[in-house]
Amino acid sequence: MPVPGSSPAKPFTAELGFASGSLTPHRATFVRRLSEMAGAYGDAAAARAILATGDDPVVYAGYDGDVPEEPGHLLFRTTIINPGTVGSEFFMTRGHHHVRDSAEFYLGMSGEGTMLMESRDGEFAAETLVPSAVVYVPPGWAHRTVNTGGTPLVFLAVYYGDAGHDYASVERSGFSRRVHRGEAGPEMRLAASGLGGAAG
Ligand code: S6P
Ligand code: ZN
Repeated sequence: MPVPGSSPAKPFTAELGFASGSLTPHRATFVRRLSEMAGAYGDAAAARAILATGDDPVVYAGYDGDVPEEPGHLLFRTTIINPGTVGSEFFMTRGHHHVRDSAEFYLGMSGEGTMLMESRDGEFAAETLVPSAVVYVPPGWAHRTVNTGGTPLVFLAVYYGDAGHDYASVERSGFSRRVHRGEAGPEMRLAASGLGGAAG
C-alpha cells in the first residue's frame, strides 16, 4: 500500500561495489573533508597542522540510494572512510542523532572499523564493523564510525525516510570515547567530554 503523500517509487535494484562503495544508480554523492570537521578531533593542533600544509584530505565520501526522503521509505547510503589519523585519532564520521528517534542498521562491506554509539542518557556501546557484520543502531542512539584499519572502510547504512540528521548535539559535546592508534593496535580512550557528560 502506498503511503499517503509519498512519491510513487517503483521497485528497482541497485548494485553495490563492496570494495569501492559505489552504488548504481544513486541519487546523490557526498564528500566530507577535514576542514569541515576539524573540531571533531581531540587534537585540534594536529588538525590545524594538517590543514596548514594546504592539504585538506577527504575523510569520507559516499553515495545515496535513489529513494525519496519520505515516511514509509527506507533510505540507504554507502560510506567510504579513508584510512588515516589526526594526531593519533583515527579518521571517523562526524556522527549524529536522528531527528526522529528511529533505528538503523549498517552492513560492513570492506575494511575494518568501530561504531561508537551513545544513548540520550549517556550509555555507551561500541561494535566492530567488518565485512558481513550487520550492526544494529537502536532508536535514540547517536552513532559515529571510525576506520581503524589501513584500507578504506566501506559500509552500507539503511534508515527511515523521515529519520533526519541532527549533527549539532554531537558537535557540542562529542562522544565519550575516542579511538586512537596505539602501539599494539586501536585503543579506545575516554574523551575529555562526551554526550554523556564529562568522562572519567
Ligand atoms: C545515515 C548513516 C550513515 C552516515 C554516514 C556519514 O543515517 O548513519 O550513512 O550518514 O556514514 O556519517 P555522518 O555522521 O557524517 O552522517
Ligand atoms: Zn544514522
